[in-house]
Amino acid sequence: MFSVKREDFGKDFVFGAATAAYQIEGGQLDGRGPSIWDSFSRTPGNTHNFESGVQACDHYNLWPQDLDLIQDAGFDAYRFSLSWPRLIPEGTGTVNQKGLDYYDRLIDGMLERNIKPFATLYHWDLPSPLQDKGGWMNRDIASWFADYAALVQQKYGDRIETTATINEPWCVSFLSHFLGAHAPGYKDIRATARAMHHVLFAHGKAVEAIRAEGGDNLGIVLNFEWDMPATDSADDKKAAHIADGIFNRWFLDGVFKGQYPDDMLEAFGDNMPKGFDADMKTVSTPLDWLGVNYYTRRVVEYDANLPVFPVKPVEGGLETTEMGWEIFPKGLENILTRISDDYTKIPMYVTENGMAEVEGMDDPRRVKYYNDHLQAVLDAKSKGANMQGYFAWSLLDNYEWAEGYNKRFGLVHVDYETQKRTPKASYRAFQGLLHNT
Ligand code: IFM
Repeated sequence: MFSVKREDFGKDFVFGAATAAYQIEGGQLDGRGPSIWDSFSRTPGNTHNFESGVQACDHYNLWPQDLDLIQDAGFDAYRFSLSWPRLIPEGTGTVNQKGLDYYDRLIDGMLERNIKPFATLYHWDLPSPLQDKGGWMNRDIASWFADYAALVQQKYGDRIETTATINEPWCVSFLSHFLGAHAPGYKDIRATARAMHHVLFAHGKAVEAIRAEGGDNLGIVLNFEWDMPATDSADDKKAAHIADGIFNRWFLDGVFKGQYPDDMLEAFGDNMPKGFDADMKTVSTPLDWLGVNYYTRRVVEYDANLPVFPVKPVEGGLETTEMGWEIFPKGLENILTRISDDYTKIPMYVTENGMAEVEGMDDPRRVKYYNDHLQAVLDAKSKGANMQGYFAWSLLDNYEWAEGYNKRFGLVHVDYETQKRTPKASYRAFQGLLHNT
């Protein structure tokens, strides 16, 4: 059970659970087009055991029982993502009616259960035909994405509580175009520089398009890590500053200050798209809220042998999750107060937080992880951060991208053979928190 109490968070504070389309839906039928994760996961060496989201949790068919689980836990909201290739199989142009019908059923199912729909437009399943044209490296993605955003607003805007444009632009750009760990698997600095700008430009264009359709309550979901130097040396502090630049400052400065950090621009040099500065007003279009995803801290040292970004992650010595990520709740408090003090006072939601744990229904470490991070939210709130909600990642064990089904983040266990769902102790802990008001 948790030691934090619901009333500590305030009357209107939203509690929810989060998922993403490719990680749970399966249902690669009924006209859904191919995505970059289909081909990336079908390429040997990219994912654990060559696993893909082809079946995942079959949420496409089993969504009623999953919404029942959300309702029974007492959650106020469900953060889900829409699959662009399910709605527009080619990425642009013809719309797939069966895809539209699916999200109609899902959203109506939430409303029938008194669950607020928190929609995310892009959680990494880019339609493959758009990747064929360069994907996030192509500036035209801003208008492709804005058209898709407008469609979602037209069809569902009357029923959606909030819309987030992009989930974790760092992953869309740096992780997928510099580190090559996620689809489309590039390791190329020019591709990275372009993706890092176009992902935020597309976000801004989508916000403008949704507002033009009368939509409101719009945000973006950024992921943060708390970067710390391994020692007090000037070099290690510099490494932590650079790590912070790639992971945090690029996106915060872009979205809230309308300019990218000078040191990062210097690192990308002439790989940046020409004339990008003219887009910065769109990049920094005012938002209604900010989503903060937080999992861990990173301890780094300076390594002069690493060109461009001389940052080497080292072990920090804290307890780790099954992902090997250090458990550091204070980092969440630090990030929330930093954003509040240095960037913006708009409402903030923790849109993802949680841990991978070994398989099993009894997950006391996860219960403690959630409790300690919820306490960190309260600590940030007491220091002035405008906290409006918290979403656990994730409702279900699911497809953890390059890690396949090997890492389990769920409040609810999924037996992938039978698709049987079984609530874990952490699910019961949320139930205790949310029903005990
Ligand atoms: O599973 C992912 C999710 O898709 C995005 N944020 C981090 C989670 C855990 O790695």
